[in-house]
Amino acid sequence: MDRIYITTPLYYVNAEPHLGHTYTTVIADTLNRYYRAAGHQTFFLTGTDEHGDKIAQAAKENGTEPKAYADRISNLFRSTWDQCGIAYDHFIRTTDTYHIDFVQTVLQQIYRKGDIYFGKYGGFYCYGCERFYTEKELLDGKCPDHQKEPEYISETNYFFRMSKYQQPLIEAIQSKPDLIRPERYRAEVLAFLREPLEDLCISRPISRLQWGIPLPFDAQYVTYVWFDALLNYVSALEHRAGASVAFFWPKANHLIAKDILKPHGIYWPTMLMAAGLPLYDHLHVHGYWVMDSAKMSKTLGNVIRPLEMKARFGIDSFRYFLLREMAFGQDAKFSEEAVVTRINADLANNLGNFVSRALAMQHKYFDGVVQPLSASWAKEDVELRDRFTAAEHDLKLQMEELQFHRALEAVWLALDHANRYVVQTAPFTMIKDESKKSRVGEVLHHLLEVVRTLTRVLAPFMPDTAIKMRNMLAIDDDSLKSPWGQGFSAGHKVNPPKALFPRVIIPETGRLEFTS
Ligand code: ME8
Repeated sequence: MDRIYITTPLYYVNAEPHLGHTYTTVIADTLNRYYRAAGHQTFFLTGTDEHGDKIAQAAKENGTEPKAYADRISNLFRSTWDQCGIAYDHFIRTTDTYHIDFVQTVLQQIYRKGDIYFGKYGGFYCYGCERFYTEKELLDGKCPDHQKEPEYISETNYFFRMSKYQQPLIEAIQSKPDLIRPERYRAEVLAFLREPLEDLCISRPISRLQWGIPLPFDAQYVTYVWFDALLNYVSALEHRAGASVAFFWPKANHLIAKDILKPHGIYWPTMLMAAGLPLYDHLHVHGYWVMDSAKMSKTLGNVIRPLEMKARFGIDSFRYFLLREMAFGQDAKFSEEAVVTRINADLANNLGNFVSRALAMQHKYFDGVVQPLSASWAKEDVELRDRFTAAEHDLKLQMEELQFHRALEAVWLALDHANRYVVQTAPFTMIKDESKKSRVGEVLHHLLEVVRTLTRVLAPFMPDTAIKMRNMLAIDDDSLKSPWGQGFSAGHKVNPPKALFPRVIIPETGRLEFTS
C-alpha cells in the first residue's frame, strides 16, 4: 500500500494567519487530496507552535497569560483552516500534553546517551527568530530577517552535540539527492555544512523564560522552542495511533518556506539521528510571497488575510491563484491585480465559460440527455482524448516535483485545445442541419468528457468547484474515474449549467466588485 505523510510548519501563535501560512497549508491540502485520490493512504498534519520568548512577549503585550493567548490564536488558525476547507487529519498544538511528554522522553533519551551536555555560551540572540546568530550571519550587524540588532546574551545552558552528526548528515544528503528539494536549497544546506557545525543551545534558564517545556533533567531550564517544536512531526503520529510512526514516518514530506531551512535541514535531521529515528523522506522548500519586494510577514505588518481573500474572491479562486502563480521554490509577487487577472482570464473566461457552454448546448439541443458515441471516432475526437490523457500524465509528473503551477498549466493547455475543438467542430452551426444531429451529439459527448476529466484532475486544487461540476454532470465519484467515452451511461441526463466563477471587475475607485 502506497502511503504519504504530509506536514506544514507549526505556525507561531504570535499573530494571526496570513497569506504565507495559507500558501503552505493550501499546497499541503492539495497534495494530500491528490495522493488520496490516487489511492494512497495519507496523513496530513498542521498545527501551532506555542512556546518560547516570542509568544511570551506577544502575550505580555496583549496583557494576557501565555496559555490563554496561545489558546485564542491557535483557535484562530484552526478555524481559519476549517473555514477554508483545509482537510487536515490532525491539528497539533505544542502545548498538548502528549507532545510535552514526548519531548521530555526524547530529551531524556538523548541526555542519557551523552549527546546533551551543560556549558557556557555567549552569542547574538534575535528574539524574532528565537535563535543565536554568528557574527558572519548578521547583515550590517542586524538580523537579516527582522532587520533588528540582536542582543548579546551570555549564560550557562544545555547543548545538543549537533557537531557529532555533521558528517553523517552530509553523507545522508549526498546519498539521497532528493532529500531536500528543490536542488538550490539542498545546495544551500550542503554549503552551510562545509563550515564546522556548532553544537546547538537547547535550553533557556527559567530566570529569563518560563514559557517552555521543562527539561526533564534540570528544572531550572525550559526547552529551546525549536527543539520542542520540530518533534511535533513524530509526537503527533505517535499520539494518533501507535502504529502510525512505523507506517507513516518513513514517508514524511515536510513543506516549509526557505525562512526555516536551517532548523529543518540541519537541526531536525541531526535530532532524528540522535533519537535513533530514520530521516524524513523529503523536505520541500518554497520561496516567499512578497509585496512591494518585501517578504510578507507579521513583523513587517504587510499581511493579506485568508478569510478576507475568501470573502472577496471565493476560496477556490484564491487557491487557484496561489497554486498557479508561484513557481515552487521561487519567490512570487502578490497583488490584487494579479489575483483578478488570473480569476478573469483562467477561471471566468476560460474554464467557467467552457463548462457552461458545454452544458448549455447539451440542454438546448438534446434536453440534457447525453447522446451515444459511434464505434469509430473522428480524428479530432481521438486527438482531443489523447490531449487530455497526455495532460493528466504531465500533471502527475509535475505533482511529483511539486510544480503545481506547471501541473495547472498542463491542464489549461489541454483546455485551450478543447476550445479549438469547439471552434473547429462548430456544433452550434452543425445543429442547423438535421442530418448532422447525431454528429453534434457525439461532439457534445466529447465536450462532456472534457468537463468530466477536468472535474477529476482539478478536484485536489479546487475541491468545491469540482463538487459543483460533478453535480452539474449528475454523476458520482466512481463515474469520474471511468476512461474517456465510458463516463456516462446510455440516456444519462446532465443538469443545466450554473455559473462557476463570477468575473471580477475593478472600477475606477480601485475597489473590487463582482459580476456574474
Ligand atoms: O517559523 N511566503 O512559524 P511561522 C511564503 N513556528 N510562506 C510564508 C511566508 C511568506 N511571506 N510567511 C510565512 C515558524 N510563511 C515556526 C515553525 S515548524 C516545527 C516551526 C509560511 O509562523 C512558510 O511555510 O513563522 C514559513 O516557513 C512558515 O509560514 C513560517 O511560519
